[in-house]
Amino acid sequence: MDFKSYKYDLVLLHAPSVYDFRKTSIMYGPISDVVPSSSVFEMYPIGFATISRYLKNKGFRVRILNLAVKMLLNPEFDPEKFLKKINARAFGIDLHWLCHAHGSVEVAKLVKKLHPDSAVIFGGISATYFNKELMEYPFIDYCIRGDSTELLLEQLLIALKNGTALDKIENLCWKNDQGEVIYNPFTFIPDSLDGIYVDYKNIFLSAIKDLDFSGYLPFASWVDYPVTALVMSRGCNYRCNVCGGSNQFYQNHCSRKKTVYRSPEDIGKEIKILSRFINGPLLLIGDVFLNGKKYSSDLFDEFERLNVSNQIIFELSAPPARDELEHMAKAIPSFNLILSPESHDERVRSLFGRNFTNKQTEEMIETSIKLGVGRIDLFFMIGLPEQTRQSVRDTIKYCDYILGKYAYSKKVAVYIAPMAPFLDPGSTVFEDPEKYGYKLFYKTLEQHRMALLQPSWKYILNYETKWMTRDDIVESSYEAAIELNRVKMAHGIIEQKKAISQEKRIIQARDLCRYIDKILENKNESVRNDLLKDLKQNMDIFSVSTICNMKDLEWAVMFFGIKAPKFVRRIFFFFWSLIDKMMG
Ligand code: B12
Repeated sequence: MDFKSYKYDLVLLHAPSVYDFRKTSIMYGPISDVVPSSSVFEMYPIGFATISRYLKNKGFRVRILNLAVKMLLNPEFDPEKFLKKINARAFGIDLHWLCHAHGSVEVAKLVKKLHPDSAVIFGGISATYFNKELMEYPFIDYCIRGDSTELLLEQLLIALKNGTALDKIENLCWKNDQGEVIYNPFTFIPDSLDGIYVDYKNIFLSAIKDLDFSGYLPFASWVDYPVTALVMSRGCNYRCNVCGGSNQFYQNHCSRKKTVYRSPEDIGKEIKILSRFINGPLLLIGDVFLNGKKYSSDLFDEFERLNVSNQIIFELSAPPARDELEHMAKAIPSFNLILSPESHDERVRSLFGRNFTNKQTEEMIETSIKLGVGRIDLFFMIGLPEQTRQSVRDTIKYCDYILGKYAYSKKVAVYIAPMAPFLDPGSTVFEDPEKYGYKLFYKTLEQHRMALLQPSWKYILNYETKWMTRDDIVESSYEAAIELNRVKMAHGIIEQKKAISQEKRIIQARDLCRYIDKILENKNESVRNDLLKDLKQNMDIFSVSTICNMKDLEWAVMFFGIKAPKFVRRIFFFFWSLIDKMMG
């Protein structure tokens, strides 16, 4: 039995990508330009919210602590001082995205130093993939594998409290008294997501109770742009070769044979609560059309019944049939679509793992415009099989064609970004790079941890291809960004003044990368380090919104995001920041 009293049973910690990003000089480049977070990747997994809600319902005291946001928003915030005051039986740290390889492990080391009696638990899909390496660290006690850990965490917390045996907790990696790592069978793969909810009201109340607003924020700019994710499924039906969340990944590394979906009624319940106090866009995680017609149809009926006014964003793996789009449009007044053709070249797209045609894409765009879509975002990628620099240029020409064709609607947006910082671990190509024309620079967790400390994103990239070297990928990314920016200006999507300043920014970012290359040629290490240190400020400036302006990606937040005018939110946020500073 454990007699020590703890304030929390579990504190869920989200680390920055690189622990001391505030001190290190790294030109992260455009690695996070097409997601709402910064290059610190401060967004915590949605699983933090489902875990917290599940455990709180069972009577556990759980706190979410987004260390990355706190460090980002307050330059004086001292993580060590802050963590020292947190009294918890267990600290759960996510290594969901591999880009947290450095930060998550460093935070674990720090937590163990400050709280040697508390348990340090890892989880997330990258932790699942790298579980063996993680368990070698003396400061990591447990790793829970798999994409569904709510119940397993409950069992572990009970065992920690009562000092009972751990050998029956499925998917758990732990250390026995001799320090040997025991890998319990990886057999818990639930085929239902019943009971998996995000309770945003509770998160908000917890922030007040813990007097910690920033620690609960999903990402730094959420107050201004409260886009909110909603879990619809876990797993994926698609077999995209470079994706570490593909069907093969879930089968081979998460033991999941079948994608699991939440019931439309459960999703409806969550949306109902959410839409009461958030007006921002809601992003559904998973493709609504992959679970058969009945599922999408039931979900749309649920939306219609609820009469939700929020913008709903659907991410599609392929263009859906016309009648499916019609049902979506009828049920949801503000529906938005995201589709990733990845390349204009259908062969490159099919080597990536998606087999739809440009004709189908264009038919989808036309139908959706007629049906009143809010916006259609098309995403293209650099770093694909058989893709050359010329092929990337041709993709931009295709973007030009698409924007011209649908200019009348003002509904279509196009983006291009490099596959960065990493080719996903566990993806088909990562497992057998040569077969697919790829070369991997880093394979292990430790190699990726060290890669994240490299001075520019060129050296952080863990791959190059037979068709594009790392240099090509970097140069091609900036070249494509310049061209696409011009195309958008020509179509009146970006006004001239903004486009000119954006182009200047892209060129400065590219030149900075080239200058870093030059610095690295210097044989003298201390001269090299000094020169890089001097670039810190510029590196930070040119690691955000270079390849595209992140603001352009935001779906318009109707009038105000959280149901309070912007100035009220700002005042609220200001006072919270003061409280945060006092507490930190
Ligand atoms: C939705 C999604 C997003 C959303 C994130 C929403 C959110 N807050 O979670 C958005 C669009 C913002 C996003 C962004 C990115 N993503 Co993403 N994303 C996905 C997607 C499509 C689904 C993920 C999912 O199903 N989650 C649900 C389940 C699996 O996770 P969960 O509920 O959050 O957590 C459960 C478990 O993972 C575990 N767990 C998680 N954390 C912890 C912690 C502890 C202590 C424990 C015990 C358990 C645990 O338990 C949870 C609950 O049971 C996957 C592809 C796929 N099909 O998997 C890619 C995927 C996860 N993303 C990926 C990547 C690379 C990124 C980016 C780095 C891309 C980029 N360069 O910008 C960014 C990172 C953003 C950041 N952190 O700031 C890769 C990750 C590969 C890897 N191993 O690193 C994936 C696999 C595929 C891909 N290439 O897109 N992503």
